[in-house]
Amino acid sequence: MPAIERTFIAVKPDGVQRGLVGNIIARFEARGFRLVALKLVRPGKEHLEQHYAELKDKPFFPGLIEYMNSGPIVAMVWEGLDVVKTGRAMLGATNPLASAPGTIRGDYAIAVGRNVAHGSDSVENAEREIALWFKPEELVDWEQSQKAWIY
Ligand code: FUP
Repeated sequence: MPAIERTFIAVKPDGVQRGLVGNIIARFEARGFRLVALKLVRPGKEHLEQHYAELKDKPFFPGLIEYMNSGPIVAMVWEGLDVVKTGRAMLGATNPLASAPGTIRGDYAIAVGRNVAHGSDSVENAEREIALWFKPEELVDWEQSQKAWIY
């Protein structure tokens, strides 16, 4: 049974510079997910090293941190049914050359080192990443927003 989950989605510096922020947000909105948090940030090297801690022994790690630290990032939390797995499917494979057309990377990227967007790969990592990028008070509780403005 799919559960309502939260996931951390980020538009990386190349995606922000290329003007893809609106497009990526539009895809998640149109799919039916709810935006729970959003900010444009330059979090710094130490924060990015924490975000990618699992990859710290990989040969591409220094280059990855330099790339992620090269400009502002749009950090977001999205909520909805099965959003962790579905968000990954919408992003496409890590290597854009293996990403299907119709996915974010399959439509906008060709290089693994410049792959436009990030999405959490498990519910556990989503919780860890959300806690790293956002304070609890930055996350909206939609149940508290009772007024409906859509008729
Ligand atoms: P993903 O979860 O799809 O972002 O993929 P990974 O966590 O495996 O990798 C994180 C980032 O490292 C990727 F977005 C791009 C970068 N990377 C490389 O630069 N080279 C590689 O060979 C693999 C990943």
